[in-house]
Amino acid sequence: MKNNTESSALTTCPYCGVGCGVQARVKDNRLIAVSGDTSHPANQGRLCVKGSALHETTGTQGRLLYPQIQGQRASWDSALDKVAETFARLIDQHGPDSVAFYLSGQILTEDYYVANKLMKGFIGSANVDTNSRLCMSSAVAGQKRAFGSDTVPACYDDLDQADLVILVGSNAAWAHPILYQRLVRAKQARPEMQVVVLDPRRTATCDLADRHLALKPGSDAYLFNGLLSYLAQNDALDDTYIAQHCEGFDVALAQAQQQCPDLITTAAHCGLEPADVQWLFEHFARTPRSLTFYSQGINQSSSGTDKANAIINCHLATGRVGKPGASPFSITGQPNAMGGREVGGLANQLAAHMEFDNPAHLQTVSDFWQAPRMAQTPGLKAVDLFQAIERGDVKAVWIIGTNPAVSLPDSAQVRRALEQCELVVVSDCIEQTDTTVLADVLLPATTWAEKNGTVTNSERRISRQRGFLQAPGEARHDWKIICDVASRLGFGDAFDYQHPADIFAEHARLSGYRNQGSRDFDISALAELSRSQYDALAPIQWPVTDTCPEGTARMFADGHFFTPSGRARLLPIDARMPANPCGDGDFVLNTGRSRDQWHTMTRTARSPRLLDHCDEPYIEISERDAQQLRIHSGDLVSLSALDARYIGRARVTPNQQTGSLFAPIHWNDRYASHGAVDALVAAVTDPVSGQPELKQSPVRMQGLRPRWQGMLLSLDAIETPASDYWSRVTLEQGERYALAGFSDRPDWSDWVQSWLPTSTDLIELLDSRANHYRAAAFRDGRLLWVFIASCDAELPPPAWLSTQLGRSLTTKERMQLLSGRPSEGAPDQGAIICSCFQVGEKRIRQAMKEGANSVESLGKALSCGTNCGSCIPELRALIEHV
Ligand SMILES: Nc1nc2c(c(=O)[nH]1)N[C@H]1C(S)=C(S)[C@@H](COP(=O)(O)OP(=O)(O)OC[C@H]3O[C@@H](n4cnc5c(=O)[nH]c(N)nc54)[C@H](O)[C@@H]3O)O[C@H]1N2
Ligand SMILES: Nc1nc2c(c(=O)[nH]1)N[C@H]1C(S)=C(S)[C@@H](COP(=O)(O)OP(=O)(O)OC[C@H]3O[C@@H](n4cnc5c(=O)[nH]c(N)nc54)[C@H](O)[C@@H]3O)O[C@H]1N2
Ligand code: SF4
Ligand SMILES: [Mo]
Repeated sequence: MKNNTESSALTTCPYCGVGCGVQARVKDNRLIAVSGDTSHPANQGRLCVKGSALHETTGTQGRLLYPQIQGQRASWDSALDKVAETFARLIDQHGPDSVAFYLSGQILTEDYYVANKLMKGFIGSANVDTNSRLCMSSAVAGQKRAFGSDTVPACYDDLDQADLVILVGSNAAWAHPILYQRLVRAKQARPEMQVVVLDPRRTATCDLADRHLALKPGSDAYLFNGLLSYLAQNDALDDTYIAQHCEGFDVALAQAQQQCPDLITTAAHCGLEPADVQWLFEHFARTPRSLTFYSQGINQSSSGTDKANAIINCHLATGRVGKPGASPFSITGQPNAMGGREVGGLANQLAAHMEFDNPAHLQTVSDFWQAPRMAQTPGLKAVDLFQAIERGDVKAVWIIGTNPAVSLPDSAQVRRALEQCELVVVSDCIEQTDTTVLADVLLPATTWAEKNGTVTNSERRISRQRGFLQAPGEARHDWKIICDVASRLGFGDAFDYQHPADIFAEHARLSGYRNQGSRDFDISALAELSRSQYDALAPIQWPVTDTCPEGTARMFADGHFFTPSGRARLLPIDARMPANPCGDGDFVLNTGRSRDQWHTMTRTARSPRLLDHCDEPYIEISERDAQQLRIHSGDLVSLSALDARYIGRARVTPNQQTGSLFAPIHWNDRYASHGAVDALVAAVTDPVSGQPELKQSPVRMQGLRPRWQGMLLSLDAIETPASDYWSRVTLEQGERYALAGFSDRPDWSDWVQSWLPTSTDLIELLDSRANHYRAAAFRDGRLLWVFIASCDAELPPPAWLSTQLGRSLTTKERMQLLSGRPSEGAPDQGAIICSCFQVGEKRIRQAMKEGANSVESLGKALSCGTNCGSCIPELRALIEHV
């Protein structure tokens, strides 16, 4: 049959933990369009800007297509042999703890399950950790301490049903856009619903909020301790619930009262106005349907577990757990952060939510797997693991689906560790990342659109990711690669799966094995799915058992918990500030997400449209700090700490509090000379969870005065420019660099000709004082590259120039090209605000001058904000700040 007919497939978005259903339209083994799956309960047909651009990111360019050993192409057999033989030798000589896996909340449950089974049951070490350590581990530890299990009690419907929603350390408008938009609609329908944002900076999420409390960075636990005291003082506790379903209340309250006896003390700890604190506390006290939605502003802290418990304490003390519209709601970041926890992907967990410190659990897992060498004690957590690698205690590491050279704190240490590790194996779908360049063995993995399996979203909902494109080159599925290595290690029988459905069935059976209601994670009713039932599996929330075959929306409504006593625990919380305090002259560096990029950009930066929103590393700076250091928006600014430097463009903003800075986590050595922000972040961790403090790091800041700045657009991929600063974006055709030099300017003419693709067809313009230089090169009459540099003048906007690459130009057009602007028409749009319709800030401001004064009227005039809606908070901010 000819394969040129169009087909469609239902799958799940590979980005955030909302877990939206996606309908994919496929033709000729190409994804030609995506839309939201109207039948998926997580998104009901909607997609955010990243989801809507999925079809722009699946091309084969840049993909890792075949295995490599020491940078040389190798056969699968030799690469797998090399991995298995080295692992076997090291285990033999130095014991099982000399090897490790480092996994990711972005691989599928089936991939995760086999990796965990191999390491913990067959190799005999628990050295299998994951990037979820950087993301969810404090939330997990907090839930386990309080509920006796890692259970999220709430579901997305609660966003519609709550009367008070407190978003804590969450920029949902950018990080969980479809949930944010659901809240927007809920508030439109019921304007009396109150929304509060607790975040040191003003974010796009505050657009929705009735109040934004810009608390002191890191002070959240004081606020929730203060709330517990207030509830007790104001007769707002649920005494019956506490008496029947809780333990530890008295000690928890005594500790809270000691630290935060009253509103004034609490407000002082948090740097807030007492009236704002009072407003929040009063609302919480009188609103039974209160939902606390928390994310990385809580988890990524040296006291993140305590912060999670400070929040949960207030919900337990008011009996608001697992009831409609009333719960603590920890939001997961990655598409399968929850699934990873289900299979025991963290070094201190066993599969199916079982625990190392429970001998019966160890026995259960060991018996079920018929494990020859069951790990008996927890393994190394991410930060400790990479330190053990540097010390040489761990001698081989296999990294799957994550980019630790960028995303772990103290990234210079991580790179040192990988450089000297005896064997670094990396499975990735992209050839060049900051981690793959440090690998000894590279294994090409299939990725979204090619893989088949399940993921679990923030509301415990298991959904299918379905593959619909053929794998490019020699790429293989992660589960298959792991099973092939297992088989070479002599465990072929236990890893003889033919299809992800077989793995899922085993995982489901284990969840019910010797369970009988003793463990929260139970999907035993899915253990007998046939392959076609697995393929057709509709999204479903665990637990899924014979008694709840349709799944479970909320947990703990009956007040029964998984602790030995069946009661939930309140914990005494000794609130504390960030572990690394700022010295004189330091700023607190906060790090996080930008709207249109995903993590280390390996996929989202392939879409030029997604790069338009924000095309360079940046630093948000308060107006006062900027004034003091004479920094203006658009200046290059350097941050330094741990002997490392980050350079980005200043964004001077009233949204940032004095003394605090914000920088995005996305840039790395592939996209900028000094864009990897984790080089500045010390590896300080939470003592309970091991999660690093990624939100509050002391740094120095300095405005930079480049001697020259430049812009280079090239049709072909080129070598990294030899300039002090550079950053790169992908264009529809070719790439564009921003450049700057801090020492003497080069002889530009020599400089460009020394490293850019040579061309006999070169035009140049050098002004008399030699402060400006412009050049363009042609190949067969078509524009090959254009370079514009200046010591003191502003550079022209890049949008029009990008459209000229690859074109044949007339003499007149060649002259215009060197002016950087068209002679008429094609106005400069400014930064793109609406990625869906490519509407820039300048056009929006123009439409506002012409009378558009609301999001709706801008939408009518320019279409902006009318598709995915991700830009609406920014549109509103422009309207409010005219
Ligand atoms: N666009 C986009 N979306 C994503 C991702 C992405 O890469 N790009 N990644 C996904 C992943 S894996 C994750 S984990 C989630 C993360 O989702 P979020 O946690 O919502 O995102 P972040 O930007 O990391 O941080 C959230 C907020 O915490 C605030 N914060 C910092 N310090 C404090 C503090 O002391 N107290 C409080 N209350 N707040 C503080 C920051 O200012 C920031 O606005 O996003 C997911 N969604
Ligand atoms: N300072 C600071 N640091 C942070 C954070 C922060 O807020 N501040 N956030 C932290 C958090 S919450 C997270 S989740 C991490 C994220 O950080 P990472 O996990 O390091 O980031 P990604 O870019 O998502 O890395 C995923 C890698 O897997 C590859 N990949 C994609 N699909 C597949 C597949 O199917 N199989 C395989 N084998 N590979 C695949 C991608 O190409 C990419 O290289 O960053 C953490 N680091
Ligand atoms: S909200 Fe998250 S899951 Fe949904 S489309 Fe956007 S990135 Fe994908
Ligand atoms: Mo995350």
